[in-house]
Amino acid sequence: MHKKWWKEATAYQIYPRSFMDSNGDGIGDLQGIISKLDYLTGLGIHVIWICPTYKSPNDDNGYDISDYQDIMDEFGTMADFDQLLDEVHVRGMKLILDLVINHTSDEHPWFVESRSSKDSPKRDYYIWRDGKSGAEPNNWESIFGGSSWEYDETTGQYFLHVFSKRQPDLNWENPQVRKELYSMINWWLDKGIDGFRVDAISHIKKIPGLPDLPNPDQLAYVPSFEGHRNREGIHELLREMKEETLDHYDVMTVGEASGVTVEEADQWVGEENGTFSMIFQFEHMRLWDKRVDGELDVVELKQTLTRWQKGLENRGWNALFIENHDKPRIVSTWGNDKTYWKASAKALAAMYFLMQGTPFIYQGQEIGMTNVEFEIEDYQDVAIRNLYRLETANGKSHEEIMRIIWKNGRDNSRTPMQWNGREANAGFTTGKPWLKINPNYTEINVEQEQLDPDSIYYFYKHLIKLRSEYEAAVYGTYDLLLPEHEQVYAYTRTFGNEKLLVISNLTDRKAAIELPESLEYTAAGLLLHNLFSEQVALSEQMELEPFESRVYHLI
Ligand code: TEU
Ligand code: CA
Repeated sequence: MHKKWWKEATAYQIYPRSFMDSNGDGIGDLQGIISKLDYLTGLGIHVIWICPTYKSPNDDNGYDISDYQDIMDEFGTMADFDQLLDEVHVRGMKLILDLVINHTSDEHPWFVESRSSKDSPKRDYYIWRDGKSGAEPNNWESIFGGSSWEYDETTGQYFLHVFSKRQPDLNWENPQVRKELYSMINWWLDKGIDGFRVDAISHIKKIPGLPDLPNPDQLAYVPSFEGHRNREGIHELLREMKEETLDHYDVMTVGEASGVTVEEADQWVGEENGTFSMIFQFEHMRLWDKRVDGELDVVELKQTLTRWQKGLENRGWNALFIENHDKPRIVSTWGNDKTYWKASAKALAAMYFLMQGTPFIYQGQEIGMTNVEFEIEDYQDVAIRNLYRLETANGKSHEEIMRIIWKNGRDNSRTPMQWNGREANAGFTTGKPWLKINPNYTEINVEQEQLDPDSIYYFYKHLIKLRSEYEAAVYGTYDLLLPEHEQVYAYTRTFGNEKLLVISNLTDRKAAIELPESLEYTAAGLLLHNLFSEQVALSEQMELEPFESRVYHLI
């Protein structure tokens, strides 16, 4: 296996709107990020991924881009961006941007021109079709709810949008579109950025003929992915993109590859054949989605993550994550944000962080930020608003819909970063925040976490340090222990003579374990423990406290 800087790195995801506001307009911005770079170096971060900061009308908070080569007014200017890039590099860190190329904004000049007439030279930049007997061209549901087709008066045709109707899908079959995208990508790479997280990339290839498809499971809020997710032929497009752009730079790329299975991973992230350095796969994140109530199925979690760990062994690389800006907060879902707030946040951290792959921390995860329960008018997310509108029309009660939003809504993870408990808006802004602050900021905030040596923040800091001290934590082979245990996630990482053992009880009950005899060791040093600071010896039989987690160095 080849050594690479991005394999040894720990990455931090910034949602710029909610990270830090520098000018009191209530919206996070580039200068705000610059002012917090020392916070990130303090934590030990190597790579920063910033969600889109390009020019955008903000239907989907920047994931609807109207100019790829300019900065959103609310975030600052290109000069601010250049300064940010410099300041990141001066601190020895790397910066990767969000590359959104499945779709643009409906305000992008390409789309404005495309929609103007059937003969427009840019008509085929997007996907236009006639209606079928006065209705949509097919029955595809959009990921944000409602039809994937929007009728356009000007020319009497429909255009395809897999996400919101203000995010028309680009037509990747058109070589001119691809050429334009490649030159934009190279423009950013030439500027000196260090790579991309590539948004919704598994959706770029649509099924030929765009036929009607069996309808999705409405109850589980699953749109019809059949027509456009991970379709045959996608790798020809990805390979071309790579050859025309990424191949010429030493960069880190993370494809957001929902729907991809580990069997196909070689084409996505194979050391020889893959397009990306790593991908975000979502098989483990979906585990609790189906159950609005009920706890995490630990056995299923182990099966899923182990499949990826073993599947990519010596072949490719994993991106490790348990939170992002599209998912609720982990401590409120798989963890327990009440009685076991601190312990469960740490146990989940140790569980995923020391696997093989590059770990990502989503802003606020490192201080244990939690979900919120707002009134419907206080939500901003286009997906939440669509859901409320559609489910109300379906006859669901207000209470029922709110329960779903509180559990699943994307704004759970988008509330502003909680910097301190002293100032009215958690130190995020001096103005009125664009999205309400989580009222628990008085207890949960960076300042508080940095005062407490036993905090979640310091636990993450230790985890990052461990990855730099033990090669096994980065390059070691992963082996699952106790596959059938219903509460405990335990695994080893082995690199030459170096062996680490990670044990996490992921439930709110005590757990008894018996380590397998095959695990030979003569002594063990406790490297990290989430409950006590004293040494707790490793023995074959142990009882773990609720959400107890230990990391040992086996000798
Ligand atoms: O999300 C993409 C997205 O929602 C799907 O690919 C998702 O992975 C799938 O539904 C399974 O959960 C990205 C961004 O992260 C999100 O914030 C944007 O709204 C979206 O693309 C559109 O750009
Ligand atoms: Ca601002």
